[in-house]
Amino acid sequence: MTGLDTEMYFITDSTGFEEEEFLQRVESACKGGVTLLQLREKDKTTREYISLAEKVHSITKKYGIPLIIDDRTDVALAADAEGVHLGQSDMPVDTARKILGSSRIIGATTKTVPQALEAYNQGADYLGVGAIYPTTTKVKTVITSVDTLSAIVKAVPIKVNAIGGLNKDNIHVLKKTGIDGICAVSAIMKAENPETAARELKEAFLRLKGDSQ
Ligand code: TZP
Ligand code: MG
Repeated sequence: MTGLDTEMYFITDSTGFEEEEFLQRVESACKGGVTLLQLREKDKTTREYISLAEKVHSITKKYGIPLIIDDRTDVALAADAEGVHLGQSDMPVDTARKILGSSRIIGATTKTVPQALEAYNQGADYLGVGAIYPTTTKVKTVITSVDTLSAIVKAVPIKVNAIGGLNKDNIHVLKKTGIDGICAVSAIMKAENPETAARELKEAFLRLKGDSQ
């Protein structure tokens, strides 16, 4: 996968929103300059997940933003999404690669260098590493140190994003790690204005990247 831009990776969470408001927030974030968007649903039936994915996809396509589906390779294919994101207990990356072929995006959550190398060797296009800070988003995770994040960036030639509790005021700890982008759920999803939040977070990351060079 060439040309993948993970700089501002928005991961959605529809919990607590009516569908219409959720979709409006997704579109607002897209306007703010999101470069990659993941639909992350944990409580939906397969049918509901596909239906929402199709609706979100019709928005992301207007902005040229690739849509990634969390956990579910079948839902990604059903909605003709651009890719899937896999955790350590989801389908292995090499199995998903066989199903999806070479042109779809596969991302993986990794918390250690061995996990990162395994995901890379199995064909992952990018890695999500964290949680860097405690998070209010529903997830089973542990804190990953900034040192481990830096070691993962050095160990693999694919894109590496930080995740977990990140916002425009706390990403300075990621300076010099060499990450390719940041992932955020609540900083955008729960913001008064998702467009402004996405724009400001992206700008903060781009400044950080500039400062690290
Ligand atoms: N994986 C590690 S932390 C996390 C995931 C899915 C949640 C990140 O959400 P937030 O709201 O940006 O902390
Ligand atoms: Mg998962």
